[in-house]
Amino acid sequence: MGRNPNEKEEATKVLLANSKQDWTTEGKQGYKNWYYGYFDYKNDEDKHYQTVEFITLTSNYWTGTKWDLNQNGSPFLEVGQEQFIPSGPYPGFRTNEHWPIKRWISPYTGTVEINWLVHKVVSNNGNGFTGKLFINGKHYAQQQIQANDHQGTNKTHRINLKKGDILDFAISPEGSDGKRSNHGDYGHIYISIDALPSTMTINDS
Ligand SMILES: [Ca+2]
Ligand SMILES: [Ca+2]
Repeated sequence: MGRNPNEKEEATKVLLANSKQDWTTEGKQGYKNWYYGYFDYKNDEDKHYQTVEFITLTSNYWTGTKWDLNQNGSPFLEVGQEQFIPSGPYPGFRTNEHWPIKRWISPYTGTVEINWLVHKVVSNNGNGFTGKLFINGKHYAQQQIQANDHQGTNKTHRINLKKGDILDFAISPEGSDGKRSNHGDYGHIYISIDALPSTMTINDS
């Protein structure tokens, strides 16, 4: 068998997490190290997200296929397998602001590669939104999505993690015009996390 001479230059990746594949079909928090919740921005005093301000979505908000904070109207916050809705103010109708969050708690210590992609779906209405990655509550990266961006751009980060580190992928309704409104801003998010072990053990037994 021939070997690709470039093979050993790229670390072998081992999949740790994939937000779509790992999705809970039963609304189970903690399944495959994922938790689903939101941040109540409007009622937050300092307007800075901290890990303790993650509000876990309880089973009464589980519809059978996704979490929905209010099935009859505002707040419009939803967290699903791919889809999400950040709930933002809309003049004359509502003033609330809730950020959907997918939280992953690392079971792994070592170097990882994070790939994540956020984009709009359904309509070109609204002003877009902003995907934010917080690591242990520290703002690490973000991507702002235009109202008509149905593709998005994958972002990649290579970082060292410790077991128990908290990765929060949050969506703020903040759009490309700087306003925090939400009107037709529905999106999809995809997250995958791979371990990059520096050495691979070959089991030859
Ligand atoms: Ca805060
Ligand atoms: Ca928006």
